[in-house]
Amino acid sequence: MTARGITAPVTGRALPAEGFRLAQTSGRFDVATVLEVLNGRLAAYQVGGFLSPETCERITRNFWASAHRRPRYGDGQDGVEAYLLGASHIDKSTEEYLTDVERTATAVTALYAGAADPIAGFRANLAAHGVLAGARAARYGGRCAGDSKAVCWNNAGEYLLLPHDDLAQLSDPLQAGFEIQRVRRVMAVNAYPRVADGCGQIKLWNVEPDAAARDRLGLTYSGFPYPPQLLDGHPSVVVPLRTGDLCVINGNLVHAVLGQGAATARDRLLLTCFTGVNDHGELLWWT
Ligand SMILES: O=C(O)CCC(=O)C(=O)O
Repeated sequence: MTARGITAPVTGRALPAEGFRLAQTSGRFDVATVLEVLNGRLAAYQVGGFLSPETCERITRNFWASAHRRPRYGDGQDGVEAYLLGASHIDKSTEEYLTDVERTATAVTALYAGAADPIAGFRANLAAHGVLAGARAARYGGRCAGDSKAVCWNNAGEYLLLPHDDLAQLSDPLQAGFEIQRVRRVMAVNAYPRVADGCGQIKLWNVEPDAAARDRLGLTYSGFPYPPQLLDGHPSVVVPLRTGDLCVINGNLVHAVLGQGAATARDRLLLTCFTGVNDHGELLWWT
């Protein structure tokens, strides 16, 4: 029995076995492989050494030196689930989110002072290949979504971030009319200026939860958290992340960030944005 008394496994669509895998290259990214993830045909793609050691060092230093880094309170060490720089749309009205984006924009720019912005660089490079109808921040009422955010998870235990999907949260009624609600697939664009050895790997399960599973678990508008024991029957894959990696992941699949046991992973830093394609073939991004 789970805390909610639900024992039924998480149900949903699975990728064919040949698609449920991790592709890996190093240096520059392969556009065709990114598109496989974006279109939901591949689970994840890891690019080693995407960030230079200097970029990693500089962004990590900027993050910890920033006066704009904020705790996000929750089930973490000392009641802090994560330290964040930048805006997150989760659990907010669109107006509140966009106000946060505007409030944090200067701090996000400063995060990349003296270094290249790997998330913006990735998007620009992808768009330059002409395979999409364009690429831009998602909009609402003439205002733009955030470019990226930086996150350091602060949970101890088996998971730094419990199993979840990135799609359900787009349907939050608080965000009615925000154009991210028309996106059907999410690709998370993640870059890692710092990953402590053996900590903070991403685990993906081969299931894109259906509405019934979310409904049973009361996760219709959040997709978070799926009880790990209800995922046991699904194949899984772990991404062996290292400092300097880029990793794009199929965010419709359930995924989690693994912890190391007792210690928290303050020695891990994520730069991220969500992306998806709209009805006009444009790549939208948000945070
Ligand atoms: O920290 C990570 O590597 C991924 C985080 C994630 O899955 C999320 O923020 O939705």
